[in-house]
Amino acid sequence: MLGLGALGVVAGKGIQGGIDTALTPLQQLDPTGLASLIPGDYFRIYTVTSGYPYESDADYRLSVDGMVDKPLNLQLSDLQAMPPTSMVRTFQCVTGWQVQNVHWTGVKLSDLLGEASVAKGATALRFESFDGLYTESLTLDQAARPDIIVAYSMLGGPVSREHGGPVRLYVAPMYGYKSIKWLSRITVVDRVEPGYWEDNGYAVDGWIGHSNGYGS
Ligand SMILES: Nc1nc2c(c(=O)[nH]1)N[C@H]1C(S)=C(S)[C@@H](COP(=O)(O)O)O[C@H]1N2
Ligand SMILES: [Mo]
Repeated sequence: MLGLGALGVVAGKGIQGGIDTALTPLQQLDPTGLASLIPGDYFRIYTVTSGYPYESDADYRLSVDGMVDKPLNLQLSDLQAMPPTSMVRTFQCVTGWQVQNVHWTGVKLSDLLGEASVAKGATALRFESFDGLYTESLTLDQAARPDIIVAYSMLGGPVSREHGGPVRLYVAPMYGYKSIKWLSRITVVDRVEPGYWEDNGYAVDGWIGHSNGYGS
């Protein structure tokens, strides 16, 4: 992975307009090697493990822990009982593909953090997936935005297993790699810990339209 990371950083130097024609680590996961070069309005399904992990709706749990006064351990039904937020937005992967008019519903991340009551001195969040490998991060300032949700519905139905169900993060203003699938844990921490792809050359602050997605 160290080699791939170096390649990602090198590839990033040549980017213009957010679309890269050099191979990046993410593109190397695409069996055709051409995902970002083919126009098309459909999702590519990504996983960094050998398959798609599974948790039933009944067994699913999301913990919110770390620097909080009131740690949470939530079931899917707990999330669904909270006030919902819905959005229709374009999903944009840093490798160039995008899907327009994607419907999302979930709970505002900021609402969950409010429930947990973030402690003084905390500045960031670490996200974990029940795939056991993928991680992500946000600052608490970013997490206060209303367009970042813990999503249980996507594309007009429950978030499917391939898309990271029962629950994934959806960070609308940032590239797709920030939207961690199979979300299992949110830990409030005192500094940003770069996530899985960020350790491999992608920007920690992956703003669509401001960042080209590469570098930090
Ligand atoms: N756990 C996990 N989350 C992930 C990924 C992954 O490989 N594993 N890939 C990320 C990337 S790079 C993108 S573009 C989106 C893709 O979402 P999709 O697989 O539902 O199309 O998921 C993001 N979240
Ligand atoms: Mo992506």
